[in-house]
Amino acid sequence: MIFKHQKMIFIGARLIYLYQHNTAQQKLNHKSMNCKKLITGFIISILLTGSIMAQTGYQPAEKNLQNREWFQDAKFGLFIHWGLYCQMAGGGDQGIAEWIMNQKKIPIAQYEKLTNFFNPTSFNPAEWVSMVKKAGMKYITITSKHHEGFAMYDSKVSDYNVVKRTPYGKDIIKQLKDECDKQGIKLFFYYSQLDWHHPDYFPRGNTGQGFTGRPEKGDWNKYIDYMNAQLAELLTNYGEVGGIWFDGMWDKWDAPWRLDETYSLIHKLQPGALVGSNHHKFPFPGEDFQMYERDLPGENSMGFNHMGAISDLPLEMCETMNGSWGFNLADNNYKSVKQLIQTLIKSSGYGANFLLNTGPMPNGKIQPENVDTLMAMGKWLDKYGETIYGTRKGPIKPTNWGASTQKDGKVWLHVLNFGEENLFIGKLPAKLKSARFFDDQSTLKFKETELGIILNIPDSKKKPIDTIIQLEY
Ligand code: JFZ
Repeated sequence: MIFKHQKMIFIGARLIYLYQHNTAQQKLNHKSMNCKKLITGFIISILLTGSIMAQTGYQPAEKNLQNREWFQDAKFGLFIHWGLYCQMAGGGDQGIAEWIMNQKKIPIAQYEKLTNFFNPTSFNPAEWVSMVKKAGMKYITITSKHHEGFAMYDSKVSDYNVVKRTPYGKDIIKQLKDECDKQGIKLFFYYSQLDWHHPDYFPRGNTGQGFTGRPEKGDWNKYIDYMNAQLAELLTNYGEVGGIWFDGMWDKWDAPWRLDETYSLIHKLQPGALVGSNHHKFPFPGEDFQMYERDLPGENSMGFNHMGAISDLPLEMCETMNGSWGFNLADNNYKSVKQLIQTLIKSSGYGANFLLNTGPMPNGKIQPENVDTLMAMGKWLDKYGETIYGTRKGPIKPTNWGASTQKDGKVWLHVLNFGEENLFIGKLPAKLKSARFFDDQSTLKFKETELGIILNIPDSKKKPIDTIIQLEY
């Protein structure tokens, strides 16, 4: 199965970092004190920056700091994985459909034929962006180039792009950006540092080996020049962007990525743009947010977010709606609306954004199942968004029964799972004055004990997704 293969590759990449992993895990097991976390982060960044210098001495611009606040307020975004791979639709496997070139070992010469059929005539950016707004999302992160190496925009440095090589012939990124500007949605670009198509991505990494038909030679520095040139295009030809979402360094940890140059270039061209990277490590200097793939910060349930150490940067967690990022025809294993809303709430409880993914179909439409889910989430947010948007993590850490958020002196408990009528929530930073149900503002009974507070939540007040309680102290 595709997913299994992918996991094995990552395991390989991970072994190289076992030392850092262990250091982080040990420290994490006793993450009682914030300062300990800081020290961990510091040590780890020193360990890592031994080989990866990133942007040393980076001082974020004022605009960048403002955007970080905006980002943390935004809370909810749409991740879009769209590329040539959507036409293969996962090939009938329950796997990660955007990896099909690597999984089925399709040589470049054959894979490139997909450009001849890419013609998403039903792509309607106004429809996409309206859907995003109705879903209550504040930004979009779209793949400008995934591992397959194909650019979804008009790149001058490579004709392996949607404008030059497909019957469709129009710049997807440009159309989407114009519409985002119109409707007040920020656009981020995912960019894969890993490339299965470029000949100069050599020596090869853990993936894209053996089958692509590229000559067994190449000039790595030329590849980095090319990548930086593509990034410069993205940052100069499309107006102000939200930021760059990197992915793929894990394919080749030992490579001279010249991150310093890349990050400096981005921050020079657009000081406000937020840089993040899906390297699953503690953030490197020059990065503006920290991300978690399919995981809540620090939980490491996927087994690959081993650098669970949480930085002081804004956080983001991304997740799929079924099991795939790219459009997968066979995968009907959709997460429920309840599950996804609860994940959004839990992310908020960690102070993290939730970036929820969809893989558009070859015709340019979003899968109807995904649209339905997003509309239902938007409905919930219409009612309860006040307790999510603009909040920061609350006084009670997310736990089995729920999470907490706060804003402007207001504190909300989100009760997601119930045991008994009486819910023990632990200690609060100050003496509790009142507790009310958000829905009808009726008060609830509570008891203050030595160990903390017990709330009394009658069955009649319990909601199926989230019972919100406003605390005053
Ligand atoms: C990466 C991509 O490979 C995938 O196609 C998708 O774009 C996702 C958002 O990001 O997936 C990863 C990257 C790194 C690890 C695991 C999955 N890792 O380091 O274990």
